[in-house]
Amino acid sequence: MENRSRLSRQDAGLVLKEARKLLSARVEHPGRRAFLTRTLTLGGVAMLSGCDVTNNAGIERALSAISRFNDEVQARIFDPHALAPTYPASMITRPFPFNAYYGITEAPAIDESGYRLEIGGQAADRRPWRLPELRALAQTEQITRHICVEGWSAIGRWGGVRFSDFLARIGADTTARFVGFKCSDDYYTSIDMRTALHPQTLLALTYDGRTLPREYGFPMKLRMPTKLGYKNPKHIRAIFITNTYPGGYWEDQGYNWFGGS
Ligand SMILES: Nc1nc2c(c(=O)[nH]1)N[C@H]1C(S)=C(S)[C@@H](COP(=O)(O)O)O[C@H]1N2
Ligand SMILES: [Mo]
Repeated sequence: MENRSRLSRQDAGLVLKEARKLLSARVEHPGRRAFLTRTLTLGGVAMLSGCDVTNNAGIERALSAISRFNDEVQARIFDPHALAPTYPASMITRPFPFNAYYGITEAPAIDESGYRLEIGGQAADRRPWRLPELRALAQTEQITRHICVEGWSAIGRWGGVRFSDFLARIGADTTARFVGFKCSDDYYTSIDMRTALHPQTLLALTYDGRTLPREYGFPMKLRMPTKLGYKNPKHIRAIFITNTYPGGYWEDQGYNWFGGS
């Protein structure tokens, strides 16, 4: 019996749509946005990935190969010195939207007195941190746009410790490839070291001038205006430096890992 499923017209359309989405990488230029887009045919997808795209498993493999290719493209065009746009306070989105893989009432309530930020992996000083110690470090603030892949964006104001300062403080091995994050819900994600060291990457402790509220990630989130919303972990409980690919909650379900915005 012929068991090999043929690719339906609908599936083919889906592959092409995903491929275009995954292959479109955006770069920020001062004052304007440039879009690097490429169009692929189904044959191109098959060629690029070396995968048999005549069945669902093959399509899955092709899409993840394209996503990995896209990670490389994004890493190559990422400019560690280019700054994401900042905005005046009058443009802050009010109320700022909440998002998580659960509803707002389920956002974890973390007790400040018992809280310790754990440090792991390739760092010289892996002592845990209490919140007052983090607040005692030099603080900075920024008003930037958060872009969610679900189709919304919003401008918000975050304050906290420049992440590159924090990495220096813990003696992180900045030649390592990844920084991983574990959160107090079941969320986790990881970023490339160059984005970790970007001047606008912030270990955010405040939102709009007050302590980071529960729904926006108390006690802290990593705020990166150069990355999409799902790359910005809230309720961080552990940070680790590693050369072993740590993946992420959505990334392990097929979202692109680099996740640049
Ligand atoms: N811990 C944790 N962090 C998370 C998420 C989550 O579900 N849990 N969702 C991500 C997604 S998809 C988005 S868009 C932003 C939403 O952040 P906000 O609630 O501050 O708007 O958080 C990101 N970080
Ligand atoms: Mo998101």
